[in-house]
Amino acid sequence: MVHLTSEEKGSITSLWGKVAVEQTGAEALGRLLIVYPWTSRFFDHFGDLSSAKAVMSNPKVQAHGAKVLVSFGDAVKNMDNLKGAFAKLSELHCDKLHVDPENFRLLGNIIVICLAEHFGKDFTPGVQAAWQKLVAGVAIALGHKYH
Ligand code: HNI
Repeated sequence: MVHLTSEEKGSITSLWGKVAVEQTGAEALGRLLIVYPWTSRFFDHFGDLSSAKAVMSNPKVQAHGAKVLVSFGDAVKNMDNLKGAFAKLSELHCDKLHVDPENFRLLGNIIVICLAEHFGKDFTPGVQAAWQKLVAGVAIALGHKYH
């Protein structure tokens, strides 16, 4: 499991307070689908995903991306118990959705890229290190119930 220092926890919480969660979630999911096009197989019921423009303006992608990052917010509130916080979602993604857990790592990295773009020089290497640990921890937690 990942270990976050208290300084890293502090920088995660303070940055999260400034994140436009729904907008950043929409951005991150859209980028996931464009950068790793095979991930769109999970969202074939979302309508037009035929081009980068179609993906980014697709209201279902936007709404789902918002939902995913709002849910990611539980990680910020439960940094010491990510496995507990994501146990139910891990079961759902495994048993019902059959999402390969590698995709959680891909999305985590894209979330970091979106934060870096949004916060610019405030997203220092130290802040990035804290976030990379958190997204890695969430990916582990979401993959935890797989069998
Ligand atoms: Ni994910 C549904 C949270 C990553 C594919 N996902 C959800 C829901 C939440 C959620 C919350 C809604 C659950 C419900 O209806 O009860 N997903 C998260 C989180 C992450 C994540 C916190 C990682 C940070 N999901 C991913 C990834 C994929 C993914 C990487 C695939 C590439 N998720 C799905 C699919 C659904 C889903 C597919 C169902 C969508 C639908 O509405 O049909």
